[in-house]
Amino acid sequence: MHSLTLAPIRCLLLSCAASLLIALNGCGKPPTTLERIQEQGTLHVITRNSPSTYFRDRNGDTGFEYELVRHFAKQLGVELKIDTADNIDQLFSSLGTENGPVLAAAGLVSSPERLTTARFSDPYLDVSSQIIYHQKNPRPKQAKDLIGKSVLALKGSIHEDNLKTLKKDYPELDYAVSDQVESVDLLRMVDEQQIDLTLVNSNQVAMNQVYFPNIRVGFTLQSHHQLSWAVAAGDDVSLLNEINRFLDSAKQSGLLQRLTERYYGHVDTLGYVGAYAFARHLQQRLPNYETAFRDAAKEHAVDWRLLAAMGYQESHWLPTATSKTGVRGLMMLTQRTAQAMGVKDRLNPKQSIQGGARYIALLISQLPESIYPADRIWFALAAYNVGMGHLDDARKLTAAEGLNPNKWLDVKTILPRLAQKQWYSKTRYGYARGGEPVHFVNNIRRYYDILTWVTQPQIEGTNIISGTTHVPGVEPQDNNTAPADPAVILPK
Ligand code: BLG
Repeated sequence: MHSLTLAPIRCLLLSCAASLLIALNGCGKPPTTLERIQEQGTLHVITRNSPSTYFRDRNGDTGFEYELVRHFAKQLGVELKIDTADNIDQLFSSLGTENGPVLAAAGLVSSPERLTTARFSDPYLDVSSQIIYHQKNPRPKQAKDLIGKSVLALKGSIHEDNLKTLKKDYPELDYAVSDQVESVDLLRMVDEQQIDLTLVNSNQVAMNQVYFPNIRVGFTLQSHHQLSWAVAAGDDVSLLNEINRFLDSAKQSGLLQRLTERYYGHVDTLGYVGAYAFARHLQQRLPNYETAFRDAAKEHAVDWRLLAAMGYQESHWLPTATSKTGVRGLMMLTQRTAQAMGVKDRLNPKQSIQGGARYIALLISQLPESIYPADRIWFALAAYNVGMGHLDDARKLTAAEGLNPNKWLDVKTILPRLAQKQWYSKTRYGYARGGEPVHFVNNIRRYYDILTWVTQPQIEGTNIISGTTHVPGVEPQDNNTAPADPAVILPK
């Protein structure tokens, strides 16, 4: 009896002495991590600044991990605060520190060693660990082919663990690790033959194959591991449980699939041959026209990378390109459009780029106001390819179908109907190869995405098109070989 009546009084006294926070959360019970996040209104996340995690693009912050945590923060109804760690060790050691990040989202793989400091969520992406070599060298096919080669991997990564394990079976194997580089730098070093081999995750290869024409996958060292998020180790699983619920819903809703396709789907869209070709053309052809794209873009207030993406789709940046229908030049202007845009010589790349820029800017300005702002550019591109009249027909058919004529996702499903008599017979402008603009826009979006991050100085010291990579701090793991100079400036 006593205890029953006295308990609330004791509790009240205790809670008076305790902080307001504790009082708010019931008798003597400190808030859980999840409650603290909700109270503070902020989800504090640590990640890495890299193309496969978090970087800046034309719209601001982006990246696979960034997008995923952004959705998570939104679901929690809190603000997102992002920190970046210089290396993987720093990332783990900052987890759970006072006022520090509560969640690490950086393409992480669980390992027994890491489990001493962190807890891992359910997986969100299956990847494999791949050996990358230069296409001019013989393809390594098995572990013993690594012997005698300069091998460099990311310090603190799962790949370092793999190499450590491998060295037990093959003591002659030499490798080095560095915490001063990102996977993208390692791939570049193979591409430029600074090192013979590296190990990176398959998702990073998928993302970067379009920038490095010479990299190839030798073999898969560890066929299957899974990426997950990490939280601080301890008994408080409130955040972890919430994360797992979120990841499950992201799988169900298709969000994870969409992000995977957007960031790692380049090779699936372009095919391997297309990806190698794009990477080659990026290095060999684009530099010849970059200034012309930038100048025309400035003049017509459009993004130069969009113009460059259009130019790649139209002609693979070849000024003499000619289509079966007699459309010509780097930006593939019809004779009529060229004339209207004041282009005298369609085969002159500068003139062609100027004409294309003027035309796309004109189309953007002619689109009805009702079209969603984020979609305007895709509509304008479709008009560039199929003409405004046919696009207008497709929008009318879209509306007649009960779909939204101002939304690109809806209109693109209807455009192919312009090639079918039952549909085009009902339109004003009649037959058109309506599938072509859909394909055209899809490809340009892909090239635009690629060009956008390629031209960002998103990793300090790295600019894939025109910069150099500074790779300091390579730590040799063996006295015999140091695969890369500790402070080399890679030539371009
Ligand atoms: C476009 C014109 C539009 C024109 C449409 O054709 O060309 N765009 C340019 O010249 C930049 O102006 O619209 S219209 O003026 O309202 O009629 C429709 O006629 C060009 C397209 C055609 C396409 N490439 C730019 O995307 C092309 O060459 N298709 C043929 C492909 S193939 O060789 O037959 O496979």
